[in-house]
Amino acid sequence: MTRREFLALGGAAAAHTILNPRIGNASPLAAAAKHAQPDHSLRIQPCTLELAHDIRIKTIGYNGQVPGPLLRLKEGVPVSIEVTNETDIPELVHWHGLKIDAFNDGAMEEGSPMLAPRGRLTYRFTPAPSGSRWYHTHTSAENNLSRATYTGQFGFLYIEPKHNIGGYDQEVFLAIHHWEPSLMQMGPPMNALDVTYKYASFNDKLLTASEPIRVRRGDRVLFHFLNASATQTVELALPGHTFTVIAMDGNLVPQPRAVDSLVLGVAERIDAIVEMSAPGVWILGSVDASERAKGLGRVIEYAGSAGAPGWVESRRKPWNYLAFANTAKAPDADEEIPMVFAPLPAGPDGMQRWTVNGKSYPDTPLLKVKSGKRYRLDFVNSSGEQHPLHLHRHSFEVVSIAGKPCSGLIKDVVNIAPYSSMKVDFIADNPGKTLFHCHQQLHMDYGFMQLIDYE
Ligand SMILES: [Cu+2]
Repeated sequence: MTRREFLALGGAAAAHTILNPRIGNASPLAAAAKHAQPDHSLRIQPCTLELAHDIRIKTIGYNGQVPGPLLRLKEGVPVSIEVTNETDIPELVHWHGLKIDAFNDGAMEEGSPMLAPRGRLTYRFTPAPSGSRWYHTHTSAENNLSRATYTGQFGFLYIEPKHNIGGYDQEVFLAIHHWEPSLMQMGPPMNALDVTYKYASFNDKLLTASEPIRVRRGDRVLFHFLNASATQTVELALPGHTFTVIAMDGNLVPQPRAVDSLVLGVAERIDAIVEMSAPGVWILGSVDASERAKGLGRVIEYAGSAGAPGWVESRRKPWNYLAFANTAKAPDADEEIPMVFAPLPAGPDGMQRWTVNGKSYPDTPLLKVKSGKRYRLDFVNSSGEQHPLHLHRHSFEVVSIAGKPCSGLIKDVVNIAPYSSMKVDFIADNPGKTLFHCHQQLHMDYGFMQLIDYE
């Protein structure tokens, strides 16, 4: 069943899923668990977001807030999270970047149950690995831009590391999102529709409406950035300061390094320390002036400083994961799987479809893997767009970028540049159906997905 067919079936099919004994209270253990208080509760519900004093938008969020509540979980300690769907459409929650079973993962292609409208479901899993994970809806939107990741259905899920990730004076969680999407006609060669936005924010506020982050000279501030945009890559800077990148997608990087700007593809996370060493009032924000004008920024205000926040253009090095990886070659893989990504011309509806090795989901063949083996995904992007490539329930190691070998950098999303190549390895160590897809909502909705399963 495709996502479209599922949505067409709507509530009846979803209600059936909820009553399926696989999920319900078939065992006495499950019946007892039903009455136990969940560790956390999320309600998927419509809410009105005040992006600024005079800018209110209607969206869907968790527990009436955007981002949803910060879930701080402990590595290796089982957790139960009850989710209630208070909307009129089938929903589900994906726990992004976790080594989790397919049932609880929250991807219907893997067989995770949908939550019917007004339905309720308790997800149970043991959080791992540690670091900055997140949770979000995993539905499709197609050309309905009031759905899926265009909404406020996202939140931080932080799995407390057993190790100390470095001293800091202040911890700040900032999720990037774009709001009020609309379809816009692109020019040649593709002549397809693309999404554009009116606003962009950190968390729930535009730059002009947010409270400053107040710091003192000498403070070390740990920023947890998450790109929760449906479709947009962002680049961030803080004039006069550098970011020391310590983790990507929640995993410690082998080569922590100070950089002038950070690039985050859709669904990527970066944990970075900023040493506050340049007193003043500054904008931490997008390097793109039009994005700052849409609201993507936050004021950093030093104690004793006042006035309008400053922005200074600076020269930046091109972003490259290689800077944070080891130069040594990774171990050989047991098998290489070539994957070529390309678009098809726009259809009569103006929407472009995407292919993996010439096929669009659900026609992409099922990839079979064997437990314990190391697989190398050999990506070739034959399109003029970047793609944030995500593998569910597994982490991967980046082993080559545009022909240059590397190792040690562990991620769950890699943003591949236009007309470029990259190789990533994963160990098949978490049996069950596993979804691979582009995290750009328009691309995943229009065919950019492939399912992996264990033999
Ligand atoms: Cu894509």
